Amino acid sequence: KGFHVAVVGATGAVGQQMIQTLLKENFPISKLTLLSSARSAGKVVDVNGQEITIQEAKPESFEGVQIALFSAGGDVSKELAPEAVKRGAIVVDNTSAFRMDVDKPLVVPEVNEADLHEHNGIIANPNCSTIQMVVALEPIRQKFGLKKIIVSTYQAVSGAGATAVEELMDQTKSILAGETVEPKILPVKADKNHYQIAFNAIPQIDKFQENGYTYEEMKMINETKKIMHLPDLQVSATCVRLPVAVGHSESVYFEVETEGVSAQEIKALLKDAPGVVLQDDPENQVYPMPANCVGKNDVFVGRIRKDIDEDRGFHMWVVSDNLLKGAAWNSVQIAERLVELGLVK
Ligand code: 11C
Repeated sequence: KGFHVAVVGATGAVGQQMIQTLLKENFPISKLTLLSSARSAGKVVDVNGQEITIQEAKPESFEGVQIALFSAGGDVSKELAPEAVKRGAIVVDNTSAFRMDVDKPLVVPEVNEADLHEHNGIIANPNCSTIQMVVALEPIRQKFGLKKIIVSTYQAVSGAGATAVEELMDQTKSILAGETVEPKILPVKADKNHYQIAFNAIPQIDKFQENGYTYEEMKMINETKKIMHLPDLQVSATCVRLPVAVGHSESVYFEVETEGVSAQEIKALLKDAPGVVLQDDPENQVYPMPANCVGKNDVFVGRIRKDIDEDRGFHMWVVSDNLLKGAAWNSVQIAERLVELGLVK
């Protein structure tokens, strides 16, 4: 027995990974409906040797759909996710459209799977940089409590979509060939100025808010508090784009509630934590790097050390494939959990 699954945004960087992940994980599918904007509709994609034509996403496209995975931008989700729910589907939404709604759970299965029971048809999938950080921090919170987080990110261009990856590749080739290039996409396509990403680092991901933080930084701050059920947790973030195609990295400083914890105890916790792979052996230069994490579902953690001055403070380095655990895998994992918990009609 399988389920009628729809992927909305099937031609995008994340949508493509959603299809691949559903197949790789042997998700029980009786029918797969691929949907997109009118612009991409009509394209034919090969799914395990079967040709499927991508259709334009419309309210009636969701007739009979049981599980709908959305990743076609916030506006599409706002318009069509309620239509899918109306027709009996359960929606896992990978945009920021519903994440902060009080009646919609924001879920990372390793952290707050129990929140799935509170769904009203729509479950929000968090931002990629938030997901990998909370997977690494949750086992620490459970054992020692969590007081404060200061995170700096080193994010891959694929977070800004397939066109941003193309921009990095084309720009790199042009610059190496001695040609001048006009940046058009990064840091934010819809913003006023565009900057070179090749051989550069851009301290802007998404638009600036009135408080001087970017929207990406505010997502990390607000989503972390909601997922971990810690409204009073102190969180601050600086998000930076690097010329890396896939794989976000994060330098995470955190303070626990308990005094006298050692780095060794944190390492021991993370060694057995769900969804985490510990790669921490400085003597042998073992630590996570994006190039080694591409294509993997896990969150990789290393460089765990105690702060020099603060007894309750620690530093760690967290890397994950932003298109997988950061997006497609977390969505499919939520769908798997929904099936296992008997929550799919
Ligand atoms: C980036 N984190 O790397 C963003 C992409 O809210 O799901 C994911 C945007 C989101 O640019």
